[in-house]
Amino acid sequence: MEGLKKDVIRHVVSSLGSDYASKSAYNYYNALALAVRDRLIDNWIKTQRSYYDEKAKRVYYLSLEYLPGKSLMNNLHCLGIYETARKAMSDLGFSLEDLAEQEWDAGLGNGGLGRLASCFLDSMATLGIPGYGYGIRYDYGIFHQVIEDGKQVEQADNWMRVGNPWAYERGQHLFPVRFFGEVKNWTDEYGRLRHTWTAGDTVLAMPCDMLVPGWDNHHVINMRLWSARSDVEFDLDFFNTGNYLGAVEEKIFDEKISKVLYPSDQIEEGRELRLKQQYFFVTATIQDILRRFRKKHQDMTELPQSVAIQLNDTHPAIAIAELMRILLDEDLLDWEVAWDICVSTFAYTNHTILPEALETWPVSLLERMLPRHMQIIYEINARFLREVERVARSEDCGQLCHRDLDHLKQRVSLIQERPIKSVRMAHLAIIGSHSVNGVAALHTELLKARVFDDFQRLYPQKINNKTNGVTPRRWLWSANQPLSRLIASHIGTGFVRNLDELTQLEPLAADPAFREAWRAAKLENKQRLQAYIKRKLMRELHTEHLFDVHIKRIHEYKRQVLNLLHVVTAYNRLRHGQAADFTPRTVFFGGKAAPSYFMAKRIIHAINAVAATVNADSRVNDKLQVVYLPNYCVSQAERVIPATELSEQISTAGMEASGTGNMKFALNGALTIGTWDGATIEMAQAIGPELLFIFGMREDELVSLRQHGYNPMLYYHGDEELREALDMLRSDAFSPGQHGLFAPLVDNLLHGGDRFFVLADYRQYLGAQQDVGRLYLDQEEWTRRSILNAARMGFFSSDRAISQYAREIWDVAPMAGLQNGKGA
Ligand code: GPK
Repeated sequence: MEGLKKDVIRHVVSSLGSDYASKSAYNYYNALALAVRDRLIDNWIKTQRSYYDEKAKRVYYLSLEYLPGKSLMNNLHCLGIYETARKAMSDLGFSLEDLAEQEWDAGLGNGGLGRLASCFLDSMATLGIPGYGYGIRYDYGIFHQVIEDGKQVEQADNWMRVGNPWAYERGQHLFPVRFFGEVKNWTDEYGRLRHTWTAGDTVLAMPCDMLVPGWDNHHVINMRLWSARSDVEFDLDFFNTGNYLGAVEEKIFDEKISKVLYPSDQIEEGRELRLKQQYFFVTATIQDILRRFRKKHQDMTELPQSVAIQLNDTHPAIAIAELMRILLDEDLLDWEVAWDICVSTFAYTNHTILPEALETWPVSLLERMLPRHMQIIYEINARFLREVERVARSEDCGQLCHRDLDHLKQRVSLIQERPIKSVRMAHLAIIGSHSVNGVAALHTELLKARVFDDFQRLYPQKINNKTNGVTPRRWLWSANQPLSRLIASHIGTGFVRNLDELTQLEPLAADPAFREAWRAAKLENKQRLQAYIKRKLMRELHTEHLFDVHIKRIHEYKRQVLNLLHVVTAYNRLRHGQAADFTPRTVFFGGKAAPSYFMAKRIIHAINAVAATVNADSRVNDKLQVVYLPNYCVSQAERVIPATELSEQISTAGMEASGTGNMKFALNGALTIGTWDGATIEMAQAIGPELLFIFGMREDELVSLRQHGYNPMLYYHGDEELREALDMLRSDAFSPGQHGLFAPLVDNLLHGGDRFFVLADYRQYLGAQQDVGRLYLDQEEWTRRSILNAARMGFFSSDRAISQYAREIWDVAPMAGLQNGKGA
């Protein structure tokens, strides 16, 4: 402890240039972070060196998004110095919790997809897998959300304004990134046609490394984030021609590439700068991968034995064309050889079946920005379509009937002609990869049967499932110390590394004393949340209420509106005195809406309007409260999830690819009210469906309802309570003076076809909520179920997910000496 204290003081003085006697929490947080980083860097160097020495096969995880959140607490826990740090900082006059609050969340992602990437890096580090995360170091991460007059207002997230003590910026290792220009054709000495791309613009990519430690194993992996730097400073021409200010403007223009994260989630924006971001990130990453590979290898055909590249959705899919370009134009390999290398190296993860999320890029834009890549994509497509034709005409063409060949070719082509001629990035990712995976069992089945059915017939081995998982380090141990300590006192700490060990809790569910202790941990977390809400929102929570929580991005398919209709109905029953047996509850909502997503923003407004009305109504507000948590983010999730008793996972069946919040809640002892969707299905199977509150129509039922003609008006007319709730929303009951404010929301349900079947599931949802309320009155039974939920969540560790990727897709093994945890 004395060592750490000394280091902290030294950093306050010599790294931060401050007086250690002036007790600034900001300085002491930064100094502590630097002292922790010092303890990581030696192991990072040793880890990286061991990969070279052992010629280990490396895994590269390519993702445009990461959501690490805050690093301090997690890193202290991984290093096993949390208690030491707590005492050291308390000696210096600080509470560790307060210091941790000084850190800004690294919010370099939108939601589940980015958080999954961060959980995966944590698991690779813990399992000892030679992994690297690659991404973009956005100057501005996901916007900061404030709620003003009930509406979302976006503010810039200037997360690095005060620097980032965790990152190493490596300004001396710059990689060139080229755009635009033209392609020249030439003939090589064997008479083969060759291509050289001479680019118009050049930008530089600077690596920033964030260290990702494993749990108690001395293994530290790297997350390398690229930041755009102009090369103008090196362009003497500008100065010679006297155009100094022009040079500066160009510099600013170049550095715009990594300026901001696009804040839309599962909605395609199709902006030119976004494509620039993708290629900028991809080319720098591929150059870095090949630089490392070439240190030990000359023969490019050995690449797939040494390198696995995982594409996190299609955002980095242009990597396939980029690797082809390098192999063809720089290494001068033949097409077939280059293509085999690519397919064997790449694998692709799909995260959604929503059609509006599937990426396409206009051919005209690609031709201009990346002319050589567009040529390569055309060639990939031509060869692929010939192959399709061959398979279709062959005897074992199965269901491929060659009468339909033209249609089949149109459907699978990399190029779509309408509405504008564009490249389908998912098709590029599928045919350029040896593995295509979905993120939960149902999702993968839907990929095979619906979205990519043609590809499933063409390549029956390619599509596979890897159900998502979450890291128990952050989402149980670090976020929920009261519960973790209780668990550890009964079964030891092995569960943090091997989450299956939680099954040892099962017999304890029958032990009244253990149940009481379990409830005490929950209450402690509820009180902690209460204090936080008081500080931030100046509101008093009732900790004896059932805490009912719906936090995730705002999206119509996630059906925050269904939850809201339940709240309005409960409000009406209480007002009308029809709810004598109502179980008091506080309903929490939280989540960001894409700034361009009109309906999602209106939903936020409606939730806040209903909240204001309900909370102000003294007839009901001792029994029902609604809280909107502004700026939902990773660190807020860490506070809210441990305090939650009811987890809302109520997406339209078939639409939530997996969900990962669902896992975090159950792991922390919340019971789930949910639809038969995503990974909630597998959770119900692992836990026992009777221990969750499952309701609503299933995916196949919705398909047939749709086919037979779904008429939301029938539900409206047939259900008095539903009608009352919708009529109130449409009138100005919650928006006095702003008549019609929420009409778009209601019209969407009644006259817009209710694409997400809110009305079809309303009555069943109410029934399930009634069951929840009733069960909550029986605290012993509720607690028993809560314990069993957590005890059966072992499968949903990201360690299990990553082990499956490693074995079944990447063909990599953990580093020797790390298999059993402790490393050298
Ligand atoms: C899926 F397609 C996308 C996307 O653009 N962003 C995103 O967060 C989510 N996702 C899914 O919606 C979740 O169901 C899933 O658990 C998560 O990705 C991780 O796979």
